[in-house]
Amino acid sequence: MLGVWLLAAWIAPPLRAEDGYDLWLRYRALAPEHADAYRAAASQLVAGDATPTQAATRAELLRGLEGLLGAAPPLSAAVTRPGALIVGTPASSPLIARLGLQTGGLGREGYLIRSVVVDGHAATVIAADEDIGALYGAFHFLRLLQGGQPIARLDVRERPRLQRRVLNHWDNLDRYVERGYAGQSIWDWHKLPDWRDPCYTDYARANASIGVNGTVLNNVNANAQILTPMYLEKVAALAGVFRPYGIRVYLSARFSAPIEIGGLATADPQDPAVRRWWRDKADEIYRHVPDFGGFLVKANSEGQPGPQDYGRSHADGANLLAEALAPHGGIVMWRAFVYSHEEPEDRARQAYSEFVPHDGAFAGNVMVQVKNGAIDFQPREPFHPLFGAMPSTPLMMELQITKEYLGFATHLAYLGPMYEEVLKADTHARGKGSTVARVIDGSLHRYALTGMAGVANIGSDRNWSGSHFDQANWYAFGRLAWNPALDARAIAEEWTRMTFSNDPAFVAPVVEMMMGSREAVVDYMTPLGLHHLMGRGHHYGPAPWVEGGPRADWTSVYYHRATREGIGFDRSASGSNAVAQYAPPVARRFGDVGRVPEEYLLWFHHVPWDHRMRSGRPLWEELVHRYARGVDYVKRMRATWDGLGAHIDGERHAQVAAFLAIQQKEAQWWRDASIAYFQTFSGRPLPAGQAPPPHPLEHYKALQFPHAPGDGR
Ligand code: GCW
Repeated sequence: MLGVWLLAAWIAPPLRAEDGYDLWLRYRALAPEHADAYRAAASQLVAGDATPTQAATRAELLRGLEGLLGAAPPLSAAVTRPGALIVGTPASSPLIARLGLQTGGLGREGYLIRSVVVDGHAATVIAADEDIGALYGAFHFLRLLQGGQPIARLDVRERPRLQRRVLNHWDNLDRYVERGYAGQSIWDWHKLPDWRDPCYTDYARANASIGVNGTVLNNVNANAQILTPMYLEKVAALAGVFRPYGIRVYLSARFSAPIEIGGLATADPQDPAVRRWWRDKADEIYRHVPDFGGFLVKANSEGQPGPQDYGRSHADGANLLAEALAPHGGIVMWRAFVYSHEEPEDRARQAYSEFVPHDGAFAGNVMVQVKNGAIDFQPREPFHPLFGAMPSTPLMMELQITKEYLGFATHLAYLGPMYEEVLKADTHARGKGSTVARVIDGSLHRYALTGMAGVANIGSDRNWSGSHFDQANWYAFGRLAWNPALDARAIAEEWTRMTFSNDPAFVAPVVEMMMGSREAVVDYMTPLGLHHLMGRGHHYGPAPWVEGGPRADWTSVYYHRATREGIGFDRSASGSNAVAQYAPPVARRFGDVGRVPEEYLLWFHHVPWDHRMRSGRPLWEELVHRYARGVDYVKRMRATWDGLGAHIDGERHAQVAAFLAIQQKEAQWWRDASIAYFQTFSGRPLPAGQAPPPHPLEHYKALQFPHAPGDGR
């Protein structure tokens, strides 16, 4: 028996070390039971290369099939045997034109994949109305193969539900990435436009494979230099690399650019010289980048300049830029992440207060970009009250892919369930079923523009995202931007199969681990609706004691409001009444301490330490229980992962294992520090079986991390 085992181990091919660079496009050889069937179904490739997008499509299929099946199929101009794979559009392929497939209604980016019979031979066709649709279809087909899915009777018809599926890079021109945990910016501005790093092409391939069709290259805390001729040439070089992959370039525009690089005395939107400057600037940009997507703007937020500096509104500011871009078909994505320096109002209320009065006042090529929640990408937030409240202004969703508040790059936290949670939340704006997904896909209010933005987690690290599992969050963002109705678990499974292995003994436990991982972070960092309790500035680690400083809403105590009596932010009618910004059925539920979902309890209510929870435990004990539950989950993830070493290459396995060890240490730290701190208010003992924090509170408070990555600067 042992001999057999040794022999098997000896002849089994070694799992080649992998560094994660290939993402989910690894195209490693499939097991024979899949490869043989697929080979028969891809016996020849009928695909043109008359345009750059067609060439990219063909190259991707050849590369993918060669990797997965051991050899690329021969190219052919006609179907001469069973099992041809035919790719193209009615315009590019006479064969596809002849098949008379119903490509109408697919839109520019849609595609169909169909099992057909051509000249008496079974074949598979990937057809679209435009080249880019065929590229998306090719990636879909490869995904089926990578996941070991059946392809004998295909009848796929897909088109994206959202128009603008955009990454937001918070990358500075000096290559520092704000809230970036994956090294430097991948944009090597200094060497552009002459050196186009091959990773730009791989970036485009990866994004096209998940349907991302836009990228904002620079930080929303913008430097006006990006709009100067020298940088526009560099931007044009990147746009040229991305164009065949259907990806348009956008830029973050600094509102005061007319002063900083235009030599004007003002940036007032009503000033004719300012309007002319932006029109000329837009014309200049489009000379460099004819398909430029438009501007993303952070204005009058966290110290950024904006129209309010001149007594004008957000609508005035957005419309100024919209007017300049309109002749070229560009759009403005105007961020709703605003909270003023002077405003004493509950920060959760401010975006709604500032934007709702302007509903309908924005130009037709403006979208307002709204974060999923009203505070700031916390591990859990209720959906932003703006969703559903601006029927006459297209709202786009902003999700954060980089894990600023969920453990940076080391913690394993799959964000699919978090994205799904907000998309499925019911705003009740037009009765039951008015989900956030239906707001942003335009079906609820008939928006003409639709979109979703994700703050990228991409950097110069070899594995792109700082950790192998963080690649899943980039992947999930793209898939949900394509179709916000997709299921987070199904996405996790797709990704796991493509990224690691099709072996069910690996896939099942890994997907299980991923699916609970975000909830675990909520538990060990901010359970029961607590929020914003992290270290000041860099946001690393627990710091519920943060107080003082320039503004109250940059502290932790502002948010948890713990006293000897109780804990939580009262946003009900007896407090800030932020609940009133939701539609009445939602407001009633969130505003009622007896009906609010427990995961939002302390977000909306200040409750006594002995408040009885659904578990029967008093609040204090429930809180302690949740912290421990989060730590336990991480321990279990480690044990699971440790048992999976035989399924994947040692290099990636070892890094994930090491990161899980970091996560366990830090989860424990969050639990210990939080309990030590909150116990000074609750004055209650720990429930039986709960170990006391190993250090006194002062120890945790004294910890300093001056060089933690990603800090805003
Ligand atoms: O999440 C906060 C971050 C800032 C960021 C800001 C924003 C780009 O801490 O670093 O600035 O939000 O979204 O504008």
